[in-house]
Amino acid sequence: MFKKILIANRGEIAVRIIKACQEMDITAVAVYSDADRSSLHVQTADEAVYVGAAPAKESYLNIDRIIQAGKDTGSEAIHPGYGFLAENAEFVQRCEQENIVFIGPNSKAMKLVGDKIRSRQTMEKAGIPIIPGMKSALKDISKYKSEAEKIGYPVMIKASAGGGGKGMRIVYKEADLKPALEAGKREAKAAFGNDSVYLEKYIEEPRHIEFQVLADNFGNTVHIFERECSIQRRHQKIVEESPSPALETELREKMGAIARKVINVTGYNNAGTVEFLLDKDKKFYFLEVNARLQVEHPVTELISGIDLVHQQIEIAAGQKLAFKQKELQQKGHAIECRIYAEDPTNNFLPSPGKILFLKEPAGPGVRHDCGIHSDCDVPVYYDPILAKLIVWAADRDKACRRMKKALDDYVVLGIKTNIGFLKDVIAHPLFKAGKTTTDFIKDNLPDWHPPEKPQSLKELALAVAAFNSQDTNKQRRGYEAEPKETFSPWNKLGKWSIGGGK
Ligand code: MV4
Repeated sequence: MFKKILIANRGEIAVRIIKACQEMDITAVAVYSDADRSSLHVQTADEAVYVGAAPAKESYLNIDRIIQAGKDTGSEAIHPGYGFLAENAEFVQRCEQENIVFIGPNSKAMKLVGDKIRSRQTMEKAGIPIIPGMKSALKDISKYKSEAEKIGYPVMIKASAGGGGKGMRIVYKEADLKPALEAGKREAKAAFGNDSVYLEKYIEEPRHIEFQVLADNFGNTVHIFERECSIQRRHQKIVEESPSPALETELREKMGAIARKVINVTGYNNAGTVEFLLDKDKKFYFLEVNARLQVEHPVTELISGIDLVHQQIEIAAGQKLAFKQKELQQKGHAIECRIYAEDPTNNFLPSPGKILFLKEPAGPGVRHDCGIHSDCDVPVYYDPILAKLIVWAADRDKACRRMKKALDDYVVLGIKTNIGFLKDVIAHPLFKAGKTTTDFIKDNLPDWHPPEKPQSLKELALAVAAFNSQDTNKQRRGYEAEPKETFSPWNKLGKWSIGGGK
């Protein structure tokens, strides 16, 4: 087993991975930029190396600096987390050349799954269901007209190098095809430096269902069931859960078997995710492979009892999978809410700044994967995810109730967050019924605004005074207890917040 691992990331995922290393008696090395000198991941790690200026390109995306930090600290392996260099095949190749183990797939498999057109071809050959459409990109825009006719409208334009919704366009009729292709190509060029696009049949109101897979370096693979990730806005997931309310045992087994096959035919190893779209008739189609540990991995951990980061490290160290598919079981129900520093009153734009106070929810079945602390700064430079709140309970209804309570108990003061929005997603009757599709937010909570006006200072002062005089303990005890400490309203923060909360 490794003695030392460098974690090439920041925020909640770096903290998550550092803790796994420490549990395994592995020294965890953090890296940090100018903006993260006092961040939680740096405080949590055993060692920390400065890697550059605040902009990600100069620090967390700087391959030379990260590799050098690995060498300088004698790290035997690098865990990339998600984002930054996690799916950068060039970085994986550099690690391979420098004899540092990359905790993730080999560079060849990563390249293959990163190319949508090539992976569509690979899947079709292997008999894996793909969305009807083109299997190669064409040079001449005029040739796409007949392709669209063959597929049948509506069609979707996708970037060959794509992912994440960039360059994607829905086209309902022929007259719109050419301008949409031109716009899609421009966007793909800007995002990926490659303007190659292709057409697929547009699947209406699908569910996004993904399967967690593990593959060791000896050809053994398992899937660890699915995650339902349909609740998202502008291609950013917000709420994820496992199991999916849409799958029965038979369909789950079919999709799981296909997910393992996808891993086999791509020569993939370590942890990965196979994404599917599920249409209204419950037909499923392969979408893409995510070659990384995902943000939403905790829901899988809670229903399976498997620590995915431990598994990743063991696989990377050359160990064989210690369990077989038939030994795996789903137990209970898990839901994750992503906590973002964003302003719901301003089009959900990032809302960085200083966190004055944080109260983390806790209790049975409540997990909080967190990258922040009271009095820390949320920099403008990176993804605005602050933390993830994950709950487990015996069934979906109990998990929803547990999530509601945990969100009520969650307090972040100083910056704006999406917590109020999340409460309304969880409380929505269609969510409660498990009727979640990728259009859920757009159709049901399109112009969400905080339900209450921000309170005035006077109202706040009155609220504090009211809390003070209504001390339930005092009432129960029936006498005035001596105050042990100076009164602090923070001790009483429960279902309460400044502005925006309910
Ligand atoms: C689609 C689709 C409908 N039909 N492809 C969005 C991200 C990219 N990885 C694939 N995506 C989609 N591809 C066809 N042929 C709908 C989506 C889609 C989506 C997929 C997963 C999760 C959220 C989504 C939100 C909007 C659209």
